[in-house]
Parts: sequence; structure tokens; C-alpha cells
Amino acid sequence: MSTPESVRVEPDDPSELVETTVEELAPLYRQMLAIRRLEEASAKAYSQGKIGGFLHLIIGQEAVCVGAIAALTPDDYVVATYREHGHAYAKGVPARPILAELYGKKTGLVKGLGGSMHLFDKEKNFLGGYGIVGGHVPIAAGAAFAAKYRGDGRVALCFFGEGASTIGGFAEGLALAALWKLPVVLICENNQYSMGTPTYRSLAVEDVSLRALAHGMARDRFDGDDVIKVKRRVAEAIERARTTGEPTLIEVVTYRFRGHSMSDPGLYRTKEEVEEWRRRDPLNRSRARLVELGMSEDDLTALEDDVKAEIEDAVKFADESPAADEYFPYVIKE
Ligand SMILES: Cc1ncc(C[n+]2csc(CCOP(=O)(O)OP(=O)(O)O)c2C)c(N)n1
Repeated sequence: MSTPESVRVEPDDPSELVETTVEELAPLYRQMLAIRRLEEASAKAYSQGKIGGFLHLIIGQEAVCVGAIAALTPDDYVVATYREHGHAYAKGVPARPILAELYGKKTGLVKGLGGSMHLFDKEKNFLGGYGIVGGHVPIAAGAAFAAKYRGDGRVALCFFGEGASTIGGFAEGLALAALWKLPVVLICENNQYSMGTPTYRSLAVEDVSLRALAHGMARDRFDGDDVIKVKRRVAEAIERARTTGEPTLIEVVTYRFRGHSMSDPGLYRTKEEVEEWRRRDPLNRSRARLVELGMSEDDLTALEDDVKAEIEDAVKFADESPAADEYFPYVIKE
């Protein structure tokens, strides 16, 4: 079987502009900004000792989850990794229960019992939050299998890093999705490092999208700075999944500005490399585009103030909420 003709595999010219409007882009810029401010607030709370365990931030990668999830309907599923606060927010989970969950508070999304890596919201069809690298790819295939079995037209989006493409669960998920023609879109967020290991040291073939060929699966590969481009390209794969049941493997080339987790200072990268990617910051790109499209500075400031207030409110809510262990029945009290 050959891959569909519509599938592109070359990274695009970063200066390419995809047509859009203020009405389409402004809400996506708002979501990306809210995710960034939420992540920054989490980092601050972590350094103040209010959040324990691991904390993996998505700062720099926001356009991938926001653009991709914007192409879904509320009934579709999202399955993600431990770097999933932004994915949950983009799927409609408010900032308050996300942050309260990170704090381990009773008001958290899963009552403070899961923490940063285990967000889950059945109502929003956000099916987690998984800490085992690549282990969630078969879970996404399973959700897509259920949709196909029920014939309800739903699609599952599964997000993972390029490091996950070397894991057994990834190969198993792909094999089943291709064999059974499951309506799943597999999105590799290639941020170029698995913890501190660069792709050239962990992948014999650095183009992750090529893994699709072994399964006769459609594939796509592009850079992830432009939220509208991400939305358009993922929408093509979603349409294919919804109408033909064909899965797609998409690789989006992106970059995380910070270390792997809060305990990683990221010393394996040069300052120049990080600076180079910061110049391509997806938020700045979208903001500049909104100005070009005619959005006024006053309107942009109002939007940004609104985001600031939303995240400040979430911090206050998390700070003031009661701790989960006050009611958790399995906590051993001395
Ligand atoms: C099966 C498994 N092996 C190892 C780990 C430890 N670990 C957590 S994140 C990570 C790196 C994964 O990198 P990648 O898939 O590229 O995603 P990213 O963190 O860059 O988003 C590793 C090795 C794990 N959680 N699960």
C-alpha cells in the first residue's frame, strides 16, 4: 500500500504564511498564552515547594497541542504524556483544576491524587496523562478501536515525544492502528531531546514520520511554530481518520525552551541553540501575525490582561484549596 498523495514529508519554509483571520487566530493565541502563563506559574510554585514530584513543562511547544486540538470536536479523544498540562487545557480543562492537581489539592482535576503526570477528564474526553514513555500509544489505539466499533465517528489524537518512537508500545500501537484501520492520529512532538539525549544519539533514522512506511500508514512532517499551520495539517489527518478510518503518523518539529523537567537545568544545550529557537517563539509569531491582520494593541493588551487574571485566579484557587491527603482514605497517618 502506498501513502496518500496528499501527505507531505518535507519541512516547510518557516516564512510560509498560512491564510487565517483574527477571529480564528486570536482564540488560539489566547490559549497558547494561557498555557505559557500556567506553566510559568507552575514553575514558580514548584520552586516555592508547593508542587512535589516531577514537573515537565511544555514552554516553547504550545503551538503543537493548541493547533492540533483546535482541529478536533469536543467528542474526540486526546491521549498525552506526562508533559500534558497544555494538552488538557487545550481540550477544555480549566486552569483551576489543572493547577490544583499539580499542588495535590482536593479540588484538583483528579482530586489531587494523580499530580502533574496524571491529569484525566472523562467529560472533556481527555484520557490522560501517562508517565510510561510510549505506553499510552496502544491506549489511544484502543480508544480509536472503541470509536470504530461503536461507529460514532470519533477520532483519537495521541501525543508523544520522539523518544517514545523507540519504545515497544509505540510499535504495537502503530501496528494495530494500521492493521485495523483505526481512526487515530499519532502526533510526535519532536522537541529534539529525550531528557538530555539529542535525536542523533537515540534514533538511527531521525525522521520519525518514516516509521509509518513500515505499516503502510499515511505520514506528515512539518515544523510546529505556526499554530494555524499545525491546525490545518492535523485537520487533514483527522478528516482522513474520520472518513476512511485511516490512521496517520505526524511528526511536528518543535523545541522546549526549558529542561526536561524542573530538576534539569538543560546544560547539554548551548545558550546559542536555545536563543535561536526562542527567536522562533510560536507565541511571538502569532502575536505579530495578529497585528499584521489588524488586531489593535488595545485589543491584544485586553486579551493578555484577561489571561493574566485567569492564571492569577487559578494560583489563588490552588493556594487556598485543602490538601488531598485530608480525605484520602489510604494515607497512613502516624
Ligand atoms: C518506559 C519508560 N522509560 C523511561 C522513562 C523515563 N523517561 C521519562 S521522560 C523520558 C524521555 C522521553 O523523551 P521523549 O519521548 O522525546 O519526550 P519529551 O520528554 O521530550 O517530551 C524518559 C526516558 C519512562 N518514564 N518510561
